[in-house]
Amino acid sequence: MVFNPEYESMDVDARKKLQYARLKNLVEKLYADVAFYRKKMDAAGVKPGDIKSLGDIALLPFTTKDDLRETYPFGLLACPYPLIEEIHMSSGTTGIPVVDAYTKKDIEIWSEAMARTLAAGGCSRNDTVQNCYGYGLFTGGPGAHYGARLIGANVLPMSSGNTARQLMVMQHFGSTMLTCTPSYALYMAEEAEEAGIDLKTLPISKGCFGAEPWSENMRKEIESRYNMKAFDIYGLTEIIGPGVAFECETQDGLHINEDLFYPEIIDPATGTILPDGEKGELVFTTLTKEGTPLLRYRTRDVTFLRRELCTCGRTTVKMNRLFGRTDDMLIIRGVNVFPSQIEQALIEIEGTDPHYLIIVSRGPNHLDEVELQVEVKKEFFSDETRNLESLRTKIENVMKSKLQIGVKVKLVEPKTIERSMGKSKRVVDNRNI
Ligand code: DLL
Repeated sequence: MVFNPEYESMDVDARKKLQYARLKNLVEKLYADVAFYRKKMDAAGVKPGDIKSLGDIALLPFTTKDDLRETYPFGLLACPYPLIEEIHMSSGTTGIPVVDAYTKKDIEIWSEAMARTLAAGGCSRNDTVQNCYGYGLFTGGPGAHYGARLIGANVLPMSSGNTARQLMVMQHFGSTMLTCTPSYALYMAEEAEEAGIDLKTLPISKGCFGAEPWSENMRKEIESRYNMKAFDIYGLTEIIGPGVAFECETQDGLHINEDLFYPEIIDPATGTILPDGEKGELVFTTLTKEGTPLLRYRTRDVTFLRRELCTCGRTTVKMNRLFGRTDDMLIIRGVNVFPSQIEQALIEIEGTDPHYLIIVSRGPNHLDEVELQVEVKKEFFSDETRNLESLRTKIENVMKSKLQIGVKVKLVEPKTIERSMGKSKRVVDNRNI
């Protein structure tokens, strides 16, 4: 269902006009009210009056994670502090705390963005949403909560963890929709299997999963274990939390709420804007936020944009599922490798589970060495050693041809790799570089 056709299915040119009007307004406000932006714009030699079209956004300076660190916690506030009604924070993957301070209007924008997200996954007022994203400073729990409330659905504010209780509630309250990280969805499915609960017979029929990278393989696994449709949702604390982009029923690319968050793709090395279809770093400008609006914020997430007619009726631009981040891209023996590429390669190999760990170390000869631990399906592990050995060789060969680097594969028994209730950790980098 399209939650807000007026904006989501808007005429593309009309949306561009709206984006420009909002951008102009934002730039004027930031220049007048936030010393940080005024200084940056002055240094770049650009004044609000220079922004005469949407394309002129290219004249404006970027905002980076370092800028957020230097102005932490409230240096980027664009409104008087008493107007702030809620604050969220994420430690981010690099450990730098990132703050988002919301006014009343910001919470309304967030609720709207998340209502669109959940509705695209099939949520209506008849649904019972079991929300197992963490509640607290993390944006996942509250974001999904606000969206479900705006739709008028019934929300179970579970937060993550206490899996036995999650499963009990799922059975007793007849939850119809699940919201959590994809790795926690799989973890719950494994625990359910252990407890003899057949999730396929429960009314839970759809879920919105995000906050960490996941693959088609994981989607298939979640969909078959729960007998549900699983949708990818994307967002980040700096921009608003979840609600930035989401999959629709086609499950083919994520629609960006671009009337609220203006996307660009840039070459991370030069900062040049790249054309649609080209892979690069995703940059967002928040067009309507009041508390901590951001101008051309470099997300470090890598993807490309797709403008195409979608059968769902939305006219918003889509971003491809993320390829990874510029900062968790591993450089192994000079080759750029994203953990998602390894996962993608594993998909094609029968017998493996979507649980893996990449351990990078520096060998005695100062060369990088990669050990890839892969969980093997139960049936396989009880099999003859010969079959296991041939599976191991097969994975090594596939990795070599896909990644152009040699990887030592270690097959491990089901459930040996640590499970996570929130974001999972896929890489251990033991190199001291
Ligand atoms: O993870 C917000 C969120 C909560 C999104 C719930 C979706 C669902 P942060 O903790 O600030 O915010 O982390 C943001 O997580 O820059 C991406 O690198 C990664 N990420 C988020 N969603 C996805 C996704 C929340 N669907 C960072 N696929 C982002 C891959 C994702 N990576």
